[in-house]
Amino acid sequence: MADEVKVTVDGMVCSFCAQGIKRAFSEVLSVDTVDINLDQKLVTLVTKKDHQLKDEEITSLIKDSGYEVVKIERNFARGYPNLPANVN
Ligand SMILES: [Cu+2]
Repeated sequence: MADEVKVTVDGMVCSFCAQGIKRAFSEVLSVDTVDINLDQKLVTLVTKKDHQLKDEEITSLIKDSGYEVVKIERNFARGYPNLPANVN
């Protein structure tokens, strides 16, 4: 199953920030999709099936991009939101 990780990021204020972060996470092997909500300063990551993403990986990637992690929330093995659990 895929994991869903919601990361609140401080300092992400415009679409340029969002694109940079999206690109950085897109290059991570275990990441399937990256969605950014600028209003909520939220980065939603979904891992590939049976892949995991450690908090430390997320934090260092965000820091290397020049931002700060405020909060990391996880939905383990929930699959994709809004889809049946057996869809991957
Ligand atoms: Cu910006």
